[in-house]
Amino acid sequence: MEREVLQKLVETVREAQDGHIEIEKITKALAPTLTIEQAYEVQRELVRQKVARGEKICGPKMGLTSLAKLKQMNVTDPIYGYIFDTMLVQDGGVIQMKNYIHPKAEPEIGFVMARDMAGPGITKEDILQATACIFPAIEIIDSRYQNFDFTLPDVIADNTSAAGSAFGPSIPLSAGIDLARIGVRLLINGQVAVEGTGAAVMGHPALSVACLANMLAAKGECIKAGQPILTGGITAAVALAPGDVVQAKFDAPLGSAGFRVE
Ligand code: OOG
Ligand code: MG
Repeated sequence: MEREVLQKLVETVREAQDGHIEIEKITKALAPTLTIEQAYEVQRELVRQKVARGEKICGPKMGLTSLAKLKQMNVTDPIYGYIFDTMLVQDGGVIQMKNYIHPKAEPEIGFVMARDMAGPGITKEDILQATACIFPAIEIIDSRYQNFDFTLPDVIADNTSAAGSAFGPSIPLSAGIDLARIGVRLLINGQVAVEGTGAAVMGHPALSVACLANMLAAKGECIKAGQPILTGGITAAVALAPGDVVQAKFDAPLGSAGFRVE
């Protein structure tokens, strides 16, 4: 991709992200032939610019790892992006609707690795052996595109709609925990909005982490020890409104994470 085109795409997405303004998807008029590979180039430059202005990467995230999400977004493949320190929402804290466009919440299982994981060839077993801890999470996604209407290249360029993350307390991944069987209910104002189990994420969320390590390897990157990693929404995402009290309640011993919308 030409440098000028790349910069124009990055600027378009960055301004929408910074200003919480929705835009037409970039594949509509700006870059109709944008490939997935090129979209990751846009994402990489966007991430570089955010880091250059002082934002810190917390960790990588997977997206579109469950059938519920693939169907809801009408796309076919998992993708990855990055969570920044500026996106963190305190567990039990408050978010302001004005800092988002049309935010949605999705329950996710988080991982922290005890050592760097560099693909290719990383397996689910490699991940399970090297997991330092796991944590309950809610990701707030806020596609910068009108009506959450995008193609895979669009959403990759938009850093996978990442806009907020609330992490609950971490626990060790002890031998007795089967993450495929752990259930979660996303409660909005005490009512179950959506529910699912860990298996919804690629059969087992550890496989999502393995997939991430292998996708990053293709770009010369790896998962770093100690980074929080999100494995992808277990359920479809739920639109938020002011006044909502949002809680993801996982089966024991994973616990819960939540926040309120103002
Ligand atoms: C893309 C982000 C997907 C997930 O967990 O599946 C994602 C979107 O749905 O806007 O973060
Ligand atoms: Mg997500």
